[in-house]
Amino acid sequence: MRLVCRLLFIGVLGMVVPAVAVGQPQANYDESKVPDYTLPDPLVTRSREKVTTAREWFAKRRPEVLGLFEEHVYGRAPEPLEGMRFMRLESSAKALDGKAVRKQVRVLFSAEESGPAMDLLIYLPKDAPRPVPVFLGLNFNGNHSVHADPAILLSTKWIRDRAPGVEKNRATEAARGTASSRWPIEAMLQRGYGVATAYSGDIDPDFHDGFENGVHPLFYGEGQTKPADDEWGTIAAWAWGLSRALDYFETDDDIDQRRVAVLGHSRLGKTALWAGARDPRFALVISNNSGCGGAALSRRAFGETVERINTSFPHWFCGNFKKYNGREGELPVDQHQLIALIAPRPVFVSSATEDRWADPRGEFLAAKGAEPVYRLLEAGGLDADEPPPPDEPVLSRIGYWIRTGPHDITAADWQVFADFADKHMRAADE
Ligand code: GTR
Repeated sequence: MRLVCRLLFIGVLGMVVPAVAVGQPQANYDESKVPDYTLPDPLVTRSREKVTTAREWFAKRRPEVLGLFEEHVYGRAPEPLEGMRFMRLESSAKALDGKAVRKQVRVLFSAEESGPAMDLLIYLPKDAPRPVPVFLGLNFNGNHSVHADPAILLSTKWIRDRAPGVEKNRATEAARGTASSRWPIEAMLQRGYGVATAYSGDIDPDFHDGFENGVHPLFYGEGQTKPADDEWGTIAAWAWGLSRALDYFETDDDIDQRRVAVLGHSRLGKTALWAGARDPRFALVISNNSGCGGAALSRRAFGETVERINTSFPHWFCGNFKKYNGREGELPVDQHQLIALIAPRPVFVSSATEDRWADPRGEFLAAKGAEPVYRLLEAGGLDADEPPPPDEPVLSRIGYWIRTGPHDITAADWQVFADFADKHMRAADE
């Protein structure tokens, strides 16, 4: 009996079934109850002009859509400060049993050495020709969690308590390598890619403190105490941090800054999409199980809704996004347009069969909905009209797959991402 209880308990903890918040309607998982909706046409401007050339897309519609996402969804982010600089913390040419070069670099967001700052952890395949293409993504619980390599600097920052090996919001030695199943670094090195990561909490800790910690205050104007309603929330800050990593790559001859794939899982998948949409220096973009506010269409209100996400995570999006709680149909954009902002660059949307909270069908439909922009730019499209069967990746320029299994990022996902990158990022240059 006790065992049964325990198993039930673990079973419940192991699933991503968010507790029902008081006053929140039950999430809809019934396809027949998805509301009727009309998506904004990605090629028609707010003044109802249809753009018909690549030039018009880049001159008119793309800046308009980007501006709408800034104003209504993620918030505007500032330019980096002049005083930003990079500090080499550690490096080794004999990391991971001699298979890798490891570098740890601090990105100081201002001239102040006391912070805020983000530590980059970079592994490059030892013998691959330079410069190497790299996968870049933020992590949830500190760089030390991605691999058991004892040389990784143990984060001293705030980390959520329920993360393994974390006590009183600080990492202990037991936290090393606890997220390694999500970071198959050796396998990627073997495929000729570098892997770079930073702790999202270095940029902004993932809890709502009214934007006192993290990078936001560095940019407050006179008398300002929090971002304005159209200024950056936490996801926009994380995405901004990814661009600062790219700023560093531009100074490192070992890294091919023209072949950087940005990726992320879940909230960090939303972040990767927004980073890739804003910053055209990212050559390829991967969203893993990003769901609401990521790859999933908001208007379907399937699984997690705009109201639900704004209530559970009031700090993720900009203040204006809350106006759309329960009113998704009034949003001037939907998430297919976020993917369209990445065009003509390759983008891959990865779902999971058990991840209904993230609305896999809505993720597929958003990827498909970006297609008119890719076609206009003669960049191909998504070679599927309906979601493919589980575990059958579609590797067209807009790529998609749905992995069998739960909300997670796995070694199998990474292998598919490497296949996609081989096709769209490697082959072109070699
Ligand atoms: C959930 C959240 C999702 C997703 C996920 C995650 O609680 O509702 O939007 O981002 O967290 O990041 O793991």
